[in-house]
Amino acid sequence: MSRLIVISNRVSAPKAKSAAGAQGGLAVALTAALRENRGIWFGWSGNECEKFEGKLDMERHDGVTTATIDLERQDIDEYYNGYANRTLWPLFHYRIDLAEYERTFGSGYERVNEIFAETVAPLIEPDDLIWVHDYHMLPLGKMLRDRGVKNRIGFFLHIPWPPTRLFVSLPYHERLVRTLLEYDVIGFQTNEWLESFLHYVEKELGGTVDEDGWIEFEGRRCCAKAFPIGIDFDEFTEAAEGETAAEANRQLSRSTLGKKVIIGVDRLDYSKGVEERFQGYERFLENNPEQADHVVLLQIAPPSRGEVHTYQEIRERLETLAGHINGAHADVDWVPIRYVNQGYPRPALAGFYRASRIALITPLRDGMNLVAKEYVAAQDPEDPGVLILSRFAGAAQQLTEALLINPYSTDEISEAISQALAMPREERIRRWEANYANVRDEDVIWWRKNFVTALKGE
Ligand code: ADQ
Repeated sequence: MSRLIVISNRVSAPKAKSAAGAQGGLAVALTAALRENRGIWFGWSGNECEKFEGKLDMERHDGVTTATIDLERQDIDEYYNGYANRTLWPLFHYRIDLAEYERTFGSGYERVNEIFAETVAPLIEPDDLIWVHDYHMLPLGKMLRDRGVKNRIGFFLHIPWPPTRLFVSLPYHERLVRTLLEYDVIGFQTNEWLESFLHYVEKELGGTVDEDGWIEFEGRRCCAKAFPIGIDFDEFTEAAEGETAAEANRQLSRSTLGKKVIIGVDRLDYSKGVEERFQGYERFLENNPEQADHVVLLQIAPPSRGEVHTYQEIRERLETLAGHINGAHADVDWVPIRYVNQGYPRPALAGFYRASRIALITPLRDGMNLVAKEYVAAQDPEDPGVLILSRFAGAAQQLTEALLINPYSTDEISEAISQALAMPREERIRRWEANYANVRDEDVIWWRKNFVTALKGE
């Protein structure tokens, strides 16, 4: 059986099954695949070193080998904080107004990808399958090919692919996509991002694409397809049934004194539409004063990417906005928004989800959004809550029985909250059952198997 080599920016060391709840869904799924295939997970350790001299840290945890390297300060600034998070992330989320095109970012990105390629190439054996993840590593496949790696190599993009007319604002866009075409399989979260990519390949590069997603370009063939990612359903539902979840559920229900909880859970990021969400919620409070003190919005949003200035700004703006809404609407015994700047382990999140009548998940653009799927998985089948979901989240393609809204419209958010609060139990159950079947059947294991099957060329 061939080994699997997973390559991603960060590596999450596997934990024992009993501690799996502490790991991300992706980590859990990849760990299972790596364990089955005697695999190696390679990437950046997240640590900084004075001078990188090729040192590779190999460790074996619970049946999986991790191989990590440290990066120099300049590499972290230019590759990770720079090109990945200040150029590609905003551009791929359609925010060309925030995208920064600095020459040093681009060269740092290429340099670090060369370092990754140089360090991982000697670990690769002839039959290994190689699976590269996300926007940090777009050119890695080509750099491995340059080093003579002939294995099958796949790439999966966790975030959207932007429309051609936005993507062409990226200097050297053509060079970047040419490197992608060196992979055997290129995976996207949804058909929408896939179509944008294929449109670019045909219109800008003159490649040909057949109806099964096979691309032909300059004598090479590769396959591009949508593989929507799911959650680790079994692990998550098990966590949702556990004592931590029950305690979190009780804690939230007790402290909200019978009010209907509306929950938002996000990494603090401008793509998640939290500001627009707050404004939509305020519109609801203004339009429905008689209902106002029957609800409370719990927004959980731990800061992310603190070294990038835009993220400090959004944090400040949100704090100001939450303060303004609370100041304008609060009463002595009620505050409309509880804004919490910290992360919680997933079992606790599962309890909060179950205690919430509504999830308000309103990204302006999101590759998938697994929080939406986690909310569905955590509900009480007898009395499920209502998912209000942005139509611009990848998850909207699968969770079609959510209340789908335009996150830019405060009125639509406000009306969806009213509709969700008034929704009869039968309708809540009917909508939830359809969404639940999708979350259960198209879980992360399903996703991983589909991708690996395509990668094997089967
Ligand atoms: P993210 O942008 O990080 O991921 P998302 O898919 O919503 O977004 O969340 C990933 C995980 O982080 C979930 O398991 C969730 O529980 C956890 N998480 C998010 N906010 C949290 C919080 N406040 N506290 C604790 N945990 C939190 C990127 C892409 C997504 C894509 C994923 C996976 O941006 O579009 O769905 O990768 O491919």
